[in-house]
Amino acid sequence: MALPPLKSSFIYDGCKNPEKSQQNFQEIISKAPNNSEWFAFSDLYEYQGFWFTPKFLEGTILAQEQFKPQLNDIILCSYPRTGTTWLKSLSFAIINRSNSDSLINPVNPLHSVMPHDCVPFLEVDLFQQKTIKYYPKIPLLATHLPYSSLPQPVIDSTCKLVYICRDPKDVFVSLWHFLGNVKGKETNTDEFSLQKGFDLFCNGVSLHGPYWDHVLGYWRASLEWPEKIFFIKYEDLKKKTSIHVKRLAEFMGYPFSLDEQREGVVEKIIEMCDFNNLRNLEVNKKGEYAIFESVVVQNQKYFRKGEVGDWKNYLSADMQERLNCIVDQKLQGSGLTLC
Ligand code: PAP
Repeated sequence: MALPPLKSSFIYDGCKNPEKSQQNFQEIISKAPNNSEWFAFSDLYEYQGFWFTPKFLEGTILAQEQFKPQLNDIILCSYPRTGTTWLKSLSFAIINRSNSDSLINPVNPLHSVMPHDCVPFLEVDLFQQKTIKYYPKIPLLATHLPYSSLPQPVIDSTCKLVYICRDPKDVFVSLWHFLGNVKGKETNTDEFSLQKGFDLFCNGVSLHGPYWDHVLGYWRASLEWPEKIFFIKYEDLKKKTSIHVKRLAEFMGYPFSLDEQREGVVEKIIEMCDFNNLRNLEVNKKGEYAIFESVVVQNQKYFRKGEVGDWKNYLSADMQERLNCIVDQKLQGSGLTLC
């Protein structure tokens, strides 16, 4: 099946007024409350109710000042460790399915390019002003920004948002493992205890946290503008992948035709983006991904276990109850459950 031509592209031609932006960033960060208890990357700074590292904060401020989406961009939004890599892979494969053969053919970019390099992060890539390495013509972007911190033109335009969330207990465990592997600060990361990270996470002090506020922002917006925001849970995507991949494609404006469904294109995409398939690819076993120039992570850290409920191997009954209680309370009345 021939796809319609790609309709838009992410073109960022550099910071318009770098001195002014830098001054604005310095002013904000100098006044922001900070927390130095997390061990990875660097200290966290509170901005607009959420915690950022300085680099993420600088990228956020730049994006807020300067980013204008193309009308048909699709932005994949998430809190870290909730399924971003999977969502990027699926969305990228959906948009690029020029024919079903390429999905299983080694020429498919996902065979040789780490999903994060297929879909650039708005605040990271914009901030670094690095050329988008791959596929600049694809109308897909990603962000870890909370809904309330998105650049206003993103809210005002017709571009679409997809948000993925996950059981907070699995998010925390995944985050703790991940940050334990990211070297940035000169602290001995091996000594950062699960309990310490857990306390911080429960207090809402975590990268892009509080987690529940991050989720609630997108949840509420998705109720108000369902045609603009597609909201999905990692667990649902795991359980009924085929149904949700079809819904996702439809929402994105790339629905599967009946012929494609009969030919098994949906299944091929799912297979291509399956955890074990991606994890075992050479690029994801051996390659590295530069979040920022100074923060380089092995690709395999993005493919740890990919399971629902791994938290049971790490959190005590007390910890489970504590986090469940906090999240239930925060989500009360919203119509959303996460635990
Ligand atoms: P990021 O924010 O650092 O990019 P993100 O991709 O959101 O991380 O989440 C990583 C989690 O998704 C990992 O979970 P775990 O630590 O509990 O294992 C990772 O294993 C999981 N993951 C990555 N790719 C897939 C996939 N294709 N299918 C299911 N889960 C996946």
